[in-house]
Amino acid sequence: MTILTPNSPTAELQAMDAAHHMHPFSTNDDLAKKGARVITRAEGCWLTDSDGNRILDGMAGLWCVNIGYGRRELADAAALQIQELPYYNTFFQTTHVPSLNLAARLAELAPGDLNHVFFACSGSEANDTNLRMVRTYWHEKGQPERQVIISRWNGYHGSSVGSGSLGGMKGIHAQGGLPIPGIHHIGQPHWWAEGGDMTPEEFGLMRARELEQAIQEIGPDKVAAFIAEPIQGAGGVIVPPDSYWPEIKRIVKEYGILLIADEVICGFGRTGQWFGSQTLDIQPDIMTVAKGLSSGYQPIGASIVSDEVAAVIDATEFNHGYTYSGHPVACAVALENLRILEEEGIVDRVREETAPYLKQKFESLTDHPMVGEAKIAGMMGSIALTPDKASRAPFKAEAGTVGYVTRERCFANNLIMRHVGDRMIISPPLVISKSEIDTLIERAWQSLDEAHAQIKAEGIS
Ligand code: PXG
Repeated sequence: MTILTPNSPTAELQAMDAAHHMHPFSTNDDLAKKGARVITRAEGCWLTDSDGNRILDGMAGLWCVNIGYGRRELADAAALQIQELPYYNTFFQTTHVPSLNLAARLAELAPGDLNHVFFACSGSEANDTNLRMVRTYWHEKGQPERQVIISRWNGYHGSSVGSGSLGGMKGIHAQGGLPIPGIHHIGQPHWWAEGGDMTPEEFGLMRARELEQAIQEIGPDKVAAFIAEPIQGAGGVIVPPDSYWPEIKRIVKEYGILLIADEVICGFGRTGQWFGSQTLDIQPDIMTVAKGLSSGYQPIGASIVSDEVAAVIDATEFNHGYTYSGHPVACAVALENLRILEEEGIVDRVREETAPYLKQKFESLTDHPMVGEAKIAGMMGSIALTPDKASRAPFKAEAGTVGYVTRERCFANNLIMRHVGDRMIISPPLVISKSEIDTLIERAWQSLDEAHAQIKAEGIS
């Protein structure tokens, strides 16, 4: 058979892709007609496609390439580990050096008493672990009726059966019989879209108190845990009002339910601290991590678990695990990634220098006639597109139409900036420089201008 290379003609690459490759979250027939964009190499914050275009990656891949592309040290760590011990499992009373080192390093970095690590290969798998772990925890504590997990509409926790059920994405629930029983969704703290006439602070409190209402309705002795992203990512970078998390903290404490912070996007410097939980001042019982843990160089995820939860789980046999839990190559690469993040002061530089710079520039996008609000925390931000800033009105066109047009303009201007409905989002590599931030903002502005002109010309309102 033919093996194509990054230098093969784009049309050939696209044709073979269309013939055999089924893409996630895509209408593959449509994609085949259009032809997928083929990314062939990358360096720093820049992607190169098969036509030789250089594209500024405003999304760090899928929110994960925190240290940027092309770091030789990670390739070396992988090569060394593959030669020394390419695989062994961590089941049945065995361990290996990369997994124990990474577990210890994560315990050191994670806040409070989160000192124990259960490895997975992705965020979805780690959340599946969490689902089973918190239910097993209460079972072992002699409260087997505590099984319900509360989560939020428009939260994202993965797309496996368990994690897709925990998430609140209606498109995921609509396929394959999700959600599984015992998961209850409450409203999200998304003031721009759902806050009506309330102030953001009033709305944040109201949405937090939906947790308390849900606990009372379900029965406080039946609720196992609440899971949430400190800041929703895939839902559109929804930075909650300041009133939200303090009230959630009060409620989980008062009712003694476990708090799972899904740090898959927020973790490893994205918000300007090592974890979003630190930025938002929350102390979870379990954190889900993935993505930035290896900067996406290897597939790895984990549940970082408190002393108390680990003590209960460790006292029984937890019938759970993946062939590649704690894969030695992934662990070695993650360790090297964490070393670089720390030794090069990348998280500190984000917090002290580049995130404040980005914030100022990003917020200036609200001067554009189509941009209603800009929300940003560290290196994750979103802008709301609207035809009327004062009323926060949506466009008359189907939700996402204008966002899609804007996203296409960004692509044409060699900027990866995603849309979620009619919100445009960014999450660049943490190593983005000030001059690259200038380029990102210039291209975003230009793309907004072009999209604005296009929707007027096409009569979209
Ligand atoms: N939790 C959160 C908070 C996530 O953002 C997952 C769990 C699942 O991780 P895995 O590794 O199983 O994908 C995620 C993943 C998007 C997009 O379009 C976001 C994610 C994945 C794919 C697409 O924004 N987040």
